[in-house]
Amino acid sequence: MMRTSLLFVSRSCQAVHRLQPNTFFSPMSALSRHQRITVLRNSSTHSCEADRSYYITTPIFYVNASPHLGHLYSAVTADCVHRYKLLQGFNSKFTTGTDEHGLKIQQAAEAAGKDPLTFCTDVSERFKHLFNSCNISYTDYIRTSEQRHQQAVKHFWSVLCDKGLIYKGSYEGWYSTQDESFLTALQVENALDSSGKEIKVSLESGHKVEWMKEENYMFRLSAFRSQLLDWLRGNPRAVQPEPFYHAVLRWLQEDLPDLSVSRQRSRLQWGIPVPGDAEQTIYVWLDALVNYLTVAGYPDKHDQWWNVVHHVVGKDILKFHAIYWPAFLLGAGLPLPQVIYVHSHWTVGGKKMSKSVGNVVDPLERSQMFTTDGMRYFLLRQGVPESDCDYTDNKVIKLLNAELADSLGGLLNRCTAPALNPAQVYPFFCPQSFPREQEGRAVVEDYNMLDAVRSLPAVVELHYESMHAYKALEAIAACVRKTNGFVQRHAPWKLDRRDSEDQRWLDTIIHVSLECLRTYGTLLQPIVPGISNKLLSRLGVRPGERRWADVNFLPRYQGMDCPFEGRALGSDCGVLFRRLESPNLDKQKPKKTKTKISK
Ligand code: ME8
Repeated sequence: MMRTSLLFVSRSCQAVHRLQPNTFFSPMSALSRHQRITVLRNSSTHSCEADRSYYITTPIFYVNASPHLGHLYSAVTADCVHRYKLLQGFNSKFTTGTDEHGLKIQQAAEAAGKDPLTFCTDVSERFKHLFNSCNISYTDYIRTSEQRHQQAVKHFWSVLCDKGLIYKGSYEGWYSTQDESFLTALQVENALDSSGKEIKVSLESGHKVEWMKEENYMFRLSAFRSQLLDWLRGNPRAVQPEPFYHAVLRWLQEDLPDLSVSRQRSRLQWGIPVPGDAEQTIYVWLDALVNYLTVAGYPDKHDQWWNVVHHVVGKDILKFHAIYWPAFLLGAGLPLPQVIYVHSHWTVGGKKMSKSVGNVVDPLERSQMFTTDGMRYFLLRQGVPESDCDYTDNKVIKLLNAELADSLGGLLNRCTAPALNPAQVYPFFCPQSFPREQEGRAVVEDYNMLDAVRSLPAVVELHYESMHAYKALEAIAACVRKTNGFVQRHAPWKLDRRDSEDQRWLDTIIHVSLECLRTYGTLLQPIVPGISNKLLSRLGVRPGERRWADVNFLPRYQGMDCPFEGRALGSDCGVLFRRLESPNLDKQKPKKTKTKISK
């Protein structure tokens, strides 16, 4: 099926098809040369058994407050890729969890009047509950307060120490407890606090910083600048999307002082003690970053996963992941991450959604209002990794009503309605009605639609691979519109069923439409697993027929058998996605409900 043909052109150029009657149309031809190379490179790894492991992580989240929509976005982004890799037959590991040590958490527990572990357990459970409710299919959930993690961190520290990369020094400089980050004089600015008092804040996050002077252990970060530059220059896709890669290169041109990697125990008790020095606690970022190794099985047997690790992070923590973390790994003699995928922020009223600003959107509440799949779809359809995105409920309602309820749900409803399909079977395709040459009843737009849907899996694959789900969804939504246009154009409900030719054409229209829907349902599984399951079940597609390799769109058009032809449809489980109501929106533009699947 994936045989590529340089002779493939769109259906509007009929001459080529006449000259090459047996040429399959090729999904690859819809892609640019660069895109084709990427897809081929990725598909070539599919055939190599040794390369079939994949490991993806989210940041581990601070437990100083409840999860918000931004946290869910990171988790959904990683979950989408994990599910996609599973569909492709990979053995995929996907981890998330909570970051529980450090001054910020110690202070939050104190303020709540709870002992730190009880406090952390409570909030960590809230993250877990959110992720479980939103179908985040993590394979491991790590908490940094766990024993397995403490052992991994201590081991990692000892390796760095043994290599002479950690020394005792005196740190003097700015520290932001909110960001758990050390800052140079150039990274802070003057500001006024709420009472009008002059304070210093981080230029990047705006969080308050304090001057600190302590005896600490220091890591020889400055020694790694050229190795980090070599790594990045040799791996231009190590940090994606590209603007973030360039940001890291720019940071590496700036001052790169050694990094303080411990705090005095007298100030910070809630953390892992430095091995061999009970007076010092390991810096929370070193502790937290090692979580990715802990889950991989470090220090005993981590190679299988560590060689294929991919990180998803927000842009706020890029420096920690693209500079500190690779430097620690280089120091410990471990491979560097394959890719660090960076995404931008959700804002509300133009300000980054964050606990400290107080403009957070509760993801659990919203997924109850708009459904879990609805929220997953919205976040991945609207979230653009390269730029911040402002959240409003109205945007959610408009998007989900248009694309899930009306467009996709409407298409399924029309094509499975007993009025058009009284036998409730996957109807037969008639090659004479829709011949490869344009001689039947199909028109140029129909052939164009077939080309678009045929190339869709390769397009979607490319975008899933580069963590641009929004582009994949844009392409799917465009195809759904084309299929709706196809049905509308040929109005199968107007055909005369007593006429055998009309009946064959009607069956063919429905067959083609169901093949489109089967393709969309299969490709959408990583984004909206519940809706996809409902859609595929309604079409009678069995669980073992939903892998990426099963898509094989419209085999009958190429003279091959279609396993679904003549098969009973699944039972009607009602609307695919119920239209969401908003008093404001409905007042502006009343709409009739289209998505009810007729009985
Ligand atoms: O930084 N929009 O934890 P954290 C999108 N524990 N994503 C957002 C977001 C927003 N408005 N706000 C947060 C930490 N995020 C450390 C990480 S990893 C070894 C340690 C997401 O609770 C985004 O992924 O502050 C961001 O990087 C992360 O949550 C920060 O979560």
